[in-house]
Amino acid sequence: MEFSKICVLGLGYIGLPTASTFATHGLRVVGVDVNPQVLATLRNGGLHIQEPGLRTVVEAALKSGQLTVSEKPEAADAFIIAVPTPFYEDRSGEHEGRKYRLADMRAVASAAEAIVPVLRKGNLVVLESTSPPRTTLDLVAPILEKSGLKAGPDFHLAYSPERVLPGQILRELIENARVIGGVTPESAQAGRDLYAVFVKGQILVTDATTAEMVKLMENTYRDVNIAIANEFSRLAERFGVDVWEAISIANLHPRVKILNPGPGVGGHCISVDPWFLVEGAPDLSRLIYAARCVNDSQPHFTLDLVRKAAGELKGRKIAALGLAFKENVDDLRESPAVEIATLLAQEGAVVRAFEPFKPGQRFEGFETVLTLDEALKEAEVILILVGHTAFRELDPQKVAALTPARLVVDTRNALKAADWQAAGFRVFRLGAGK
Ligand code: SAJ
Repeated sequence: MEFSKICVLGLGYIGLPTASTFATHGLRVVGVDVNPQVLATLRNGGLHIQEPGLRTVVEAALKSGQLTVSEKPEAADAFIIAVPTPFYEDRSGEHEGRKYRLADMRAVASAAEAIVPVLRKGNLVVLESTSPPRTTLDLVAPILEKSGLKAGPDFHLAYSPERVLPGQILRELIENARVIGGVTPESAQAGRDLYAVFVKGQILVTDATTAEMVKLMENTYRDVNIAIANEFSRLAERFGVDVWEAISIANLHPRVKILNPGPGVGGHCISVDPWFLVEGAPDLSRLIYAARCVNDSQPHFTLDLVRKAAGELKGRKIAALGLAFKENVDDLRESPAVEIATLLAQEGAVVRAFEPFKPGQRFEGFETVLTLDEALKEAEVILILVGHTAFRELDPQKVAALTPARLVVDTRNALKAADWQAAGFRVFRLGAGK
């Protein structure tokens, strides 16, 4: 199938890079978003998200005229749905006393509804949003069929998950292998033709539900593996073992690759997607559920660690370094760092947080400051919550001159403890057992 014009619905972390990359590879792209602020920012040459290299691609796409933005889709050869699939904050499911989260699919449903009036025979529609198994068949197809056209014979419908790593989106978008699952083999083939416009990695075709499951399995696999690392950190604390040393030795085994413990699992993918499997079959997903519970409670374990290191928290001045969900990104969604800063403040600590990738962001309960110096100047405890390169590269001698604090709690094993000790700091690392 040949494509000259496409619509990308949702201009977030995935939709905007995808739309821009198609545009810089010769397609005419209409980027659609329901948020007028996002459209206004893009029209004024701004960007509402930060991602390395994104500005250059978006500017090139807009300048060439190949990318335009709009509040609603228009007739095109293909439509890509890349809208958020969060979970409900106020609703949950329950199975044998285990409460689980429920996916909020309203954005996917309304994106599909928006396509109905402009859908034509022979079009391709691709869902990219991470979704519970069977969403393409059971939710998206029936909505699109309100057009009077049938998925398969009349228009192509496929699911293709995004698997790019925040921080490396633009490179991975092109280089990663990609899976396309069609409601028919012809739909999968049409999807393959579309992504072949820029994807250099392997493109695998399968059916839609397999493609949905692949995405959920990948992120769940990672979540469960981080959970075991986090549980090891708790056991190491109990047994007086340095988990980082133990992991580095265990990982010398050719078939062992333990991930890094940390303050918890955040972001909009790994901490969310396993719930989509639990929701689909709560009776069959006990391990996945247990892993979610370990990772979700890791901020509380971290709070206990800070208490163990610093003693009474009430009134203690804590410089919390980093609020992003992981290193070198500006994304604060589901961030364990934000949760820990909030928990500390609830315990009466005086938290001053500094996030170099989003310095202006405000939170209820704790203060954020615009510079590292401000965070440090009156601190008693320095708490490393994110392993940003800027923090890893801090010179402890220089930090010692900026702050009265002589205690560092490192939840990411980001600092060279010996250098900080040499500069007069007491260093507590998560999972280090001593
Ligand atoms: N984390 C740890 N220890 C680790 C690795 C990560 O505590 O050893 C934490 C991070 O600090 C972060 C969270 O887990 O809070 C998730 O970070 P991540 O780097 O593992 O993953 P994401 O959410 O940035 O991106 C994942 C990726 N999926 C996999 O690696 C299987 C990415 O390829 C997906 O495209 C993305 O989810 C997505 O969009 O689904």
